Amino acid sequence: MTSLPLSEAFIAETNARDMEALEEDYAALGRQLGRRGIAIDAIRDRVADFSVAVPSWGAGRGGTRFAKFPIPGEPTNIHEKLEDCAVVNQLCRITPRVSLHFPWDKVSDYSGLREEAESLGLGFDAVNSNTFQDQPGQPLSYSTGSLSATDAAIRAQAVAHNIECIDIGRQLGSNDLTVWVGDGTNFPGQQDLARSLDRYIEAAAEIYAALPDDWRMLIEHKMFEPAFYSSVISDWGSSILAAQELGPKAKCLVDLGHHAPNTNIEQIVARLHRFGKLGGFHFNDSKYGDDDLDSGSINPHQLFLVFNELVEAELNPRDEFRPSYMIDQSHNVTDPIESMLSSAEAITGSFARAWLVEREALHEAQAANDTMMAFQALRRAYNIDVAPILAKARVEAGGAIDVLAAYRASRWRERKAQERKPVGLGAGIV
Ligand SMILES: [Mn+2]
Repeated sequence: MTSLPLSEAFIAETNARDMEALEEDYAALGRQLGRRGIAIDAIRDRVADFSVAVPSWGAGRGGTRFAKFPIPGEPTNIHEKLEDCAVVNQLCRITPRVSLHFPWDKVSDYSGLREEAESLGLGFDAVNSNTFQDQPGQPLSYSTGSLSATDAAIRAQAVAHNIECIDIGRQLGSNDLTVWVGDGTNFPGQQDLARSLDRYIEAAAEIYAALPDDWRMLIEHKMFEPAFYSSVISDWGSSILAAQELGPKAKCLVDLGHHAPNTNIEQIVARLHRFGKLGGFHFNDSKYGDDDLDSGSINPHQLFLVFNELVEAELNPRDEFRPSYMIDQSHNVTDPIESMLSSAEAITGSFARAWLVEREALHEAQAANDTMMAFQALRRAYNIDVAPILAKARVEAGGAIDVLAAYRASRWRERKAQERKPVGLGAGIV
């Protein structure tokens, strides 16, 4: 039984006025692509098969280190967050899974939560552990580290928490555990740089040993913050070395914001895939650091180039190609639902453009060292407005042509502001 938050009739009604224009635009783009030998319906089908998970925490307003400004009608518990994620998926039809974070999303009945999600048309993606902050009642503090802590009892507590997350994930139907630790230092000399990595790998191996056969452990690296001098898993090098030491079920997860400015992330994608270690992505965008801005809002070209490598990876599989995609943003100044809708569109748009690259022409130009034509093969695809393809795929799946207009017309947030309890003034980032 499903209990979707928006009615199908409402979505169809909002689509009615835009349908004719969409058909015209889709047909015109189809003719344009046809001249290049590209079948628009094949691209639309790929888009229809594409999906990206949304994180439960993304449904609430994010914050910075300085403040958080809640909005009326914001979800305050996992049930309301699922409801908001269901609205996003109903409108855009490419976010059918939610990624939960523990202990933030703890409930007493996980099979009940799974049924609740199913009734909203949702499933669950990777489960995320949290050893970067202390929880009420927690015996030992992570203030000096978790999986890499010098104190064996703290490491054991962090390992036990991750194993508990696997157990919860099994009940939810997940099969990936994402592990990001904030472990690191603020002072030169504070920790031994080699031994702290030894401790991390040893503790991570205990988590790895608890993974079911069909599970993966996704290791997320981050250059800095909360540690500002050194982080234990600071970059893709540390990540892939740890993943290689742990075993085949350990993969690397690339969060676009977790690199130094101007890093060639698309090359990292190609490298990780080459060694069978590309596990997944956290999509966001940044201007200066780990800004967690909306995907494609600052550097849409980078997002396109990343997807171009992902298409190359899919066409040239190594060990496997099964990347897990998730939106990971902090929605500080927008309605989180609107940001997720807009970001899902930006991500899918980059995916579609990457499939519009005339791959044969690109490879021929590369082989002939024809630099300009190789670049133009990418540029031609990047310049195409893929909006009609995305809208067509959405409509055919029951979604909205104009996701933001439909969302606003639904007055969802205004209605929820009447029903939901107000959010307290929060501290900044959590
Ligand atoms: Mn992330």
